Amino acid sequence: MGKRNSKLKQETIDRLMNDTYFSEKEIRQWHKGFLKDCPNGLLTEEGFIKIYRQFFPQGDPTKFASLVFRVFDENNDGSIEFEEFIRALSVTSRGNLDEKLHWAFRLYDVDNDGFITRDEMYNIVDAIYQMVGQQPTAEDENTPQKRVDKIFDQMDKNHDDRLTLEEFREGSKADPRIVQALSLGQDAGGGGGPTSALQT
Ligand SMILES: [Ca+2]
Ligand SMILES: [Ca+2]
Ligand SMILES: [Ca+2]
Repeated sequence: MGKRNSKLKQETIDRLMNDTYFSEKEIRQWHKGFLKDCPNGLLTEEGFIKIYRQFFPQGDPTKFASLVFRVFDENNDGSIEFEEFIRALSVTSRGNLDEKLHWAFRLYDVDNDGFITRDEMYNIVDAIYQMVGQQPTAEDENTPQKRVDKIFDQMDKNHDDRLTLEEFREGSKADPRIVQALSLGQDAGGGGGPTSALQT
């Protein structure tokens, strides 16, 4: 299986150039870096978490990395292959706002049913707190709970206690701080985000 993945076919490159914002040269470079860390061409969840650990040594990024892993692993087979990796990287680093928001929506919608519930949003925010190693106290003005409730109420236009992609999109555009919070740990394009560890 490793052999199949170790050489990048021209048709794969062509497809990726079509599907992503990367040039052929960049795709080849990323592929080199990817193979260096994952010689068999597959990035496991464990390996993915390890990368995050290098970037967040002060916290515990396990939960967040697992959630992000889920979104990278499009075909849901338990590992990230190069094509999945590069497509996710393209959206998170060079995608336009709509593409980034759609990607973030998939991250938040953990059970993948097309809606973000309050619990799902708590889940992500909690994972981010764990990752950066902050321990909010209950008396804190800005507990994750309070922040989530505020964001959620703002976005949930029809008050049915769940967010559609449309509500999520509109709400995020109305409040750029949300987008900033979302991009936490996702800045792979030269900003030194976790995935750039794989760059050659
Ligand atoms: Ca996969
Ligand atoms: Ca959901
Ligand atoms: Ca709603």
